[in-house]
Amino acid sequence: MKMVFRWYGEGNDPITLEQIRQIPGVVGVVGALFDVPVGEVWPLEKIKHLKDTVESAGLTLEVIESVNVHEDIKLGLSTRDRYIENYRETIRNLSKVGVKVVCYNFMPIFDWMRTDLHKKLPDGSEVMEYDHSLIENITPKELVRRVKEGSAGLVLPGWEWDRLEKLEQTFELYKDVDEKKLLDNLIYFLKGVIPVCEECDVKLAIHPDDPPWSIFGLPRIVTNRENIEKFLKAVDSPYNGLTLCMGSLGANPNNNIPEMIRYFGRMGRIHFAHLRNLKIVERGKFYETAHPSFCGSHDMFEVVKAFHDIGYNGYVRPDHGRMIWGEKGRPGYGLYDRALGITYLLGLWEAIDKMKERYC
Ligand code: DNO
Repeated sequence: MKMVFRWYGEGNDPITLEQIRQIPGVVGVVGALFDVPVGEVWPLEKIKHLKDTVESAGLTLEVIESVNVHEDIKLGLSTRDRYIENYRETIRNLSKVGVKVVCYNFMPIFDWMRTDLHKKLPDGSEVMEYDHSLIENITPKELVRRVKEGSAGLVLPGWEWDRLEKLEQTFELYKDVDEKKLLDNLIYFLKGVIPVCEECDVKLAIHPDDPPWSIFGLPRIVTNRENIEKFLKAVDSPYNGLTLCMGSLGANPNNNIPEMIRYFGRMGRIHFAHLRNLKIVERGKFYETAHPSFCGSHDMFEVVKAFHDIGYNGYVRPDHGRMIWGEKGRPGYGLYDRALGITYLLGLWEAIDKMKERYC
């Protein structure tokens, strides 16, 4: 596996490329252009600039997270073709600088969702929590207000405040979109972009819905093995793949993560992985934890072993970490705990590798 680290760009991330380079085993960053409005073409010049910045620090830029999908595509509006054409152009531009994988999601209105960005654990560290019972008792607008307040002035991925200002109108448009319609719209989008991905050798890797269930009555379809398989098969190309985000899928105890890794991995459809642990308190309520198995509800050894068993050679990044040692920054995206996570994940990988090689 190739270990990479999410970076929000110069002036937009308190963490520097020099710091990232010193984490043992990290070969590259996962980047994006955060100042291009959703739906517009990513200009080649800006992508090149990002690539040069990253490379001059001794790191690679082969994974993009995310090129977000315009809401009109998810809604299936008549304007979608223009945005799909723009998406195709962005893929062409990304391929010109050697990008290999593009992560995206197909969640209506909201991207990932948490109800508390600063939950304190008994050891003094801070983590993010999700509690579905809270979602049921507040309005989407109130939720956005709380997330914005907890974001410490930093833009959170997928939470563009301008876009979220128009919440009520967008909710209105989703009244006619159920899961079946959303799936059709995803397949329509894939049929438009996958041929360009094939031409350019750029793999698309959809991010699962986080959490993997409906929120505020909005449909969500990237939630379990059965649903994921539908659109992977509908557009049956190795370029139509998955970001195996275990924190997202793993919030539902019915999802068996090692089994999903083996299943989609053997189909050759996992192009990117987000590894992290979480503690399921009860159905619909969980908080994020440090990576080791004993800290959360998931057995990380089994997860890494599943990747090893399928001979995974794709990209992996540690996902949301805790805020520790007094660090201030973007919730989930501090330096220290993600670096600890990497060392742990690479340790598991080395142990599995050598055990197999020497003793099996
Ligand atoms: C949250 C992230 C997501 C992810 C997108 C991918 O921290 O995991 O925002 O980047 O859903 O499109």
